[in-house]
Amino acid sequence: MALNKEQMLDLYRQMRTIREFEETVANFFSQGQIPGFVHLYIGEEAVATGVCANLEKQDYIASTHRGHGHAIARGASVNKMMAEIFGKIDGFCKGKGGSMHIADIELGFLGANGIVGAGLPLATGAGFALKYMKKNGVAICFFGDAASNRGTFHESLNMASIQKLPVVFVNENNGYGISMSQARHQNIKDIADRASAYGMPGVVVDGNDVMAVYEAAEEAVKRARAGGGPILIECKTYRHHGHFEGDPTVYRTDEEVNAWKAKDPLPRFASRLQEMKMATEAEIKQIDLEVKKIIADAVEYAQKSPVPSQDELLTDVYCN
Ligand SMILES: Cc1ncc(C[n+]2csc(CCOP(=O)(O)OP(=O)(O)O)c2C)c(N)n1
Ligand SMILES: [Mg+2]
Repeated sequence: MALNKEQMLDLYRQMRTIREFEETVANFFSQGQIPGFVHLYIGEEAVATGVCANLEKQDYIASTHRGHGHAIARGASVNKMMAEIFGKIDGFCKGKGGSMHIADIELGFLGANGIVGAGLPLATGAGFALKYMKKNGVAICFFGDAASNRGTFHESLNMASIQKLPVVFVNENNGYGISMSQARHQNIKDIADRASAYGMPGVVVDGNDVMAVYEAAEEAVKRARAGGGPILIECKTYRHHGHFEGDPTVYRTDEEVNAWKAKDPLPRFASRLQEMKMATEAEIKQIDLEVKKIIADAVEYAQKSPVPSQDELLTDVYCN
């Protein structure tokens, strides 16, 4: 279905919000104001944005260690996210979980995940529950290229396929698992080829083109919702920053990084909006300004929020 102007501008706003959030986190992390590890989504914004624009309230998504973009695209509060990342009491986990534990069950956001490939069975389980309870929903699983080497990937695709579950497997192929290039960790070019081993369709899309992602996800989500079963969408993309903030990135060349930055999903979509006469440069700048304010407010919210008190030390902690 062709998107109208408002929907197109929403895609841009969503990508800009993720970019501004991530650049802000990078900035505060470099100043030593953020504890723990952060893995940023800069460069990959079109994937989460294009996919999540197709979702409805009853749908679920399972995320990864690089999960801020997925959470924002699903509508999670940037205030609560920022507070969590700053380690503050008003965060999603009262500041005790950090970047890789952000979850919002109300939004069907099953959580970021520090365990590579662990979102795959979670999404498959959510797909099973949706089908069993006849909820007409879909479950989305975002996962990386390296995650596609895990057993959980193969088991989940097999299970989802044989049970005809409403699951859309969204592979974010950014070409690396930490410092190891895809060419060094698997003997195939297209991860989408693996779908055929499980009897489901596999498609490759330009993951830096938000419209291409949107359209592929639209078809996949419709098909899954109508009982057509799972599908694997491979989105070719790239992370501009290192694996984590502080990564010296000695394993890749400046030429490679610059070639991908030339395909940056944000300026690319901004130009396309102008070519299509969907937006003027002034309208785009206005969105950028509005987003800057939203993220600046999120930082203020996070900075004002207290750190958890000592009484919180043993609450929400589970062991047996
Ligand atoms: C089960 C497991 N093995 C190893 C790790 C360490 N680890 C963290 S991120 C990562 C690479 C993930 O690469 P990919 O799936 O391509 O996602 P990307 O970081 O590129 O988004 C690894 C191996 C882990 N967290 N969990
Ligand atoms: Mg990767």
